[in-house]
Amino acid sequence: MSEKRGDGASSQSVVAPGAHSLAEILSQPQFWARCVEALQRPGSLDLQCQYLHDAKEVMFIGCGSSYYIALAAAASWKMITGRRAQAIAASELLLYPDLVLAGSSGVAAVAISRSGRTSETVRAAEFLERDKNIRTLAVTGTTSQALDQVSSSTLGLPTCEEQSTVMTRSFTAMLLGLQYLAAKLAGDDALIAALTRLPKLAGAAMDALHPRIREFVGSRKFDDYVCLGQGPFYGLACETALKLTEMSVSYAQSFHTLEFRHGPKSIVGPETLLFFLLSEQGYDAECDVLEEMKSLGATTLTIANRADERAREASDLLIELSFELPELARLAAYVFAGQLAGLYTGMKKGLDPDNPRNLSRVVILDED
Ligand code: F1P
Repeated sequence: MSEKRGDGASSQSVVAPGAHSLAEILSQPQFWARCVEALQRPGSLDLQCQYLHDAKEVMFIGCGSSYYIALAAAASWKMITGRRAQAIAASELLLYPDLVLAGSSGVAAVAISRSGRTSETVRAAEFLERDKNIRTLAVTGTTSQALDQVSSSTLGLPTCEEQSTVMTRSFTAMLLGLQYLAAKLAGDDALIAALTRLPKLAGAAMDALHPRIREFVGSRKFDDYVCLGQGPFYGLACETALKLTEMSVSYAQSFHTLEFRHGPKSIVGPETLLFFLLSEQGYDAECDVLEEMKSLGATTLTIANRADERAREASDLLIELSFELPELARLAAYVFAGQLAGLYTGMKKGLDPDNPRNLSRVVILDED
């Protein structure tokens, strides 16, 4: 999507708005394959497992998209290992340490940051390691940054090399890496095999859904967005809302699906696009909400692994992944639709999703 400048400038090429974001979104399946290959190397997770093996509870920490990775990773961790886990915005630990750590014992931490430089996350890791003697694993999309230096160990993922300001393949790769680590710790070889098969299945799904999202977004106009998910899908619903906000300067909210009934549904109308990230475990209850919102006049975009006639009837656009994989192994692919919808909505509004308004790639606070 790059083009030569009209002024005849020699080799300088101008990248079209959103070109980096689009390339990085579409490259996720291939990048995941590289991540899985790195994680499969003998001994690649021994040190990380050593730090987490005896932890009675794991605290996942991050900011922005990385906090939403923490939400999805903590839910995955509990379901895979059966151990306690919680997701914490780094600022909460810094401002309310006693609230966050109350009653905790045998804690290990995982600090998540694409840049490895976000001030709140680095400070949170430093606080845990030095003041609380809590071992911290750094999960980053880069190498040799401040977060790696303050943490006891680092999850050795390939660097994500994202040019765009917003996180896309770094988001799903770090989530995948943490799911893989949980499966390794739990000795869940079936899940490891499923995560190994995911990239190829996700590549086919991306090819199928990409043109459908582009056409759907291109042919409609929405005033605002709501993104809904339960359990491990809630963090992905939050990320979907953030992608719409960051890439298209749109107003987007996220809720637990059934929570939407308890007041926020007053917003429902055809000009509000509702994203339903339908789970398998909560499918029937979530589908009830989908049908109810459709009856109230909502426009609906549904992502499911498999959908029945109820969901089909109530969805203006239905994305079915149809992966023959356990539910948790499908998680990362559920953000494809929101990433692409944010990108194409931003481009339709004449914006450049690669350089979102008011945003920087990393939030560094003054004292750093
Ligand atoms: C976290 C973050 C991103 C956000 C923006 C600013 O970065 O808040 O989630 O989209 O890019 O930084 P990091 O700690 O993961 O590097």
